[in-house]
Amino acid sequence: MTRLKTSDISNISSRLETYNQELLSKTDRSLLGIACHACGKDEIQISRRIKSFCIHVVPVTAGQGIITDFSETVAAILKFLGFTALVSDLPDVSGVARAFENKADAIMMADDHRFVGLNLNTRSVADNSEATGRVFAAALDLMARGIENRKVLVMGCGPVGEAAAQTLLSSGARVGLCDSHFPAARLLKERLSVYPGGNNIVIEADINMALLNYEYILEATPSADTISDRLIRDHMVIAAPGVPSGISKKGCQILKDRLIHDKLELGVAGMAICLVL
Ligand code: 2YC
Repeated sequence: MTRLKTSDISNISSRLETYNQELLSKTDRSLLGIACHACGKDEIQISRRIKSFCIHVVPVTAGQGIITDFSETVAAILKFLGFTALVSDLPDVSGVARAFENKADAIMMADDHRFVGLNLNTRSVADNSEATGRVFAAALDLMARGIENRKVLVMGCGPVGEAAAQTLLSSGARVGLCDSHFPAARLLKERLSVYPGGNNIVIEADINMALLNYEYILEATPSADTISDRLIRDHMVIAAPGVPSGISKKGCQILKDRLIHDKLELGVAGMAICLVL
């Protein structure tokens, strides 16, 4: 799991409205709308519920410790979506206890291994990796104006790629899996074969060859520059949850409206909407 740096996230809070407009132009849906699409929830109903839904973001000092601006950025994303959200002034155990004592509806917190949302009433757990894969797959579905029967290349067969592949299969896509560690792709194919659409999976051993044969890409690797500029073609549409971005700055300029990438916004939105019943 790539650990974010403050420099990755420090401008997110001030750009949320701009980013929301970008999402609207690329998918016809807002940050909230994409998250609702990913969770299969009605946006109007959810909008009514989230105003009174209180989330405490609890900083965690364990392991490598606090990332400056991380909790504040998560809270800013939640407030932008319409939640009542605050950063606990107490970290760790004290912050968790304070959330329960203040009758918060949910907690969001991250150590070096997991970033989760916990619904304190239903006990449901929203995992950032799973939510990120699902919400970026939903964004690709919306950018494609329907991903059903389309071929999608999922690059990276870790937890994010797995959730994305599962979501894409359930949307009727035909999925190609690739990973720099071939057994990871093989094992994921086996795990997904039990799901609906599970027979619509192939493994792509040669990534450069695969990039010539797929228009729709979900880049979920923890590596930079996995899609070289020279392999970006005119009709390619890419959803890229991988951190750092697999597409270079020049590649982003080439793709323009055909690329969605962020380091926290869509994943946090997917987690939060998933927590609201
Ligand atoms: O500030 C804090 O509370 C820190 N304990 C937060 C550590 C987050 C570590 N994880 C990451 O940087 C990202 C997650 C946002 C998703 C994957 N890696």
